[in-house]
Amino acid sequence: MKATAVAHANIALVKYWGKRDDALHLPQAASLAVALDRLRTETSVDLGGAEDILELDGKPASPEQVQRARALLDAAGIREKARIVSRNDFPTAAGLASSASGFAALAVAACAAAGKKRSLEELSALARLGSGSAARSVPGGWAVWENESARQVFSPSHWDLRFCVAICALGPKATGSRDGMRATRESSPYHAAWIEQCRRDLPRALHLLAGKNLDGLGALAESNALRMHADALAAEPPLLYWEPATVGCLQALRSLREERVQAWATIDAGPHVVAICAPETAKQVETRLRAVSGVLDVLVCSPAEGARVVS
Ligand code: 2P0
Repeated sequence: MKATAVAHANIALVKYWGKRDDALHLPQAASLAVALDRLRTETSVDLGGAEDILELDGKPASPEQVQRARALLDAAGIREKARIVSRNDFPTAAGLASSASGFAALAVAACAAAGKKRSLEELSALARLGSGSAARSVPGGWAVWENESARQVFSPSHWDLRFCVAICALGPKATGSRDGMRATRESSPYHAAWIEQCRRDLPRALHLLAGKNLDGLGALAESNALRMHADALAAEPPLLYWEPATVGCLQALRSLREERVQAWATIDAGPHVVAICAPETAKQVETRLRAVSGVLDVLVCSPAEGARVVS
């Protein structure tokens, strides 16, 4: 009645920002993301205790977090109480998203602990009930998510790219993704245009990914991310996720491109900048990002596989 699973966080190049169903976490538009090896969560589930217990990075979780985990177990048909211990290998204090890897690892570990055989598709749909983006961490590699579950469209080995994650602030962000995307959908006058843009971006991104066109895919990802932030900035009240270091990183990458070092930015609902580049230039990109005022650390990541049972 015990199992441990590992999953990786993912970074979207065509972003998910807006739900068509708030309760079921179904997106308004399809997204494309890649799992990142150094953003790893390990979760063990032990069934059969007296009450649900959830420990995150050595500390007891909030009642709301316990409730979210329980909802996932209920959806999996697991009635037994669970002791869940989850550990992130990356600095969550910096506000790096851990819900995607966390819920993906939880779905896989819980079903394994309960002896429930589930397809990858079913596990992805289950993880989605915890957090939308978690659907993409289950198949791993390059994954597209549109409806109930996400599917891998290219394996992690399809293309040896690097993703340099520049940590631009400490502490959790002011508005979480769930509230932020709802507020944006309800109040941004640009939201319909943003969703239309994502629908245009996805087929182009898949074509550029298939052809391993770094210039094309990098430019598309950067403009998709900036448009998501333009949409969020247009919400009422406005959602500004950036810090000065965020802008510093965008400018540093632009300077690098002027020097013919190809690197592009993407930014989630937070201040951190993820630079997309080739392995040969990753050291140079990392060094340049570290020199930006306010950047606390840079984690250089590669594409990773999906969620799996480890014991
Ligand atoms: C993404 N984000 O595509 C986008 C870009 C943040 C910015 O998916 O409410 O934590 O749990 O479905 O999955 C973060 O949103 O939101 C996210 P819920 P989630 O990666």
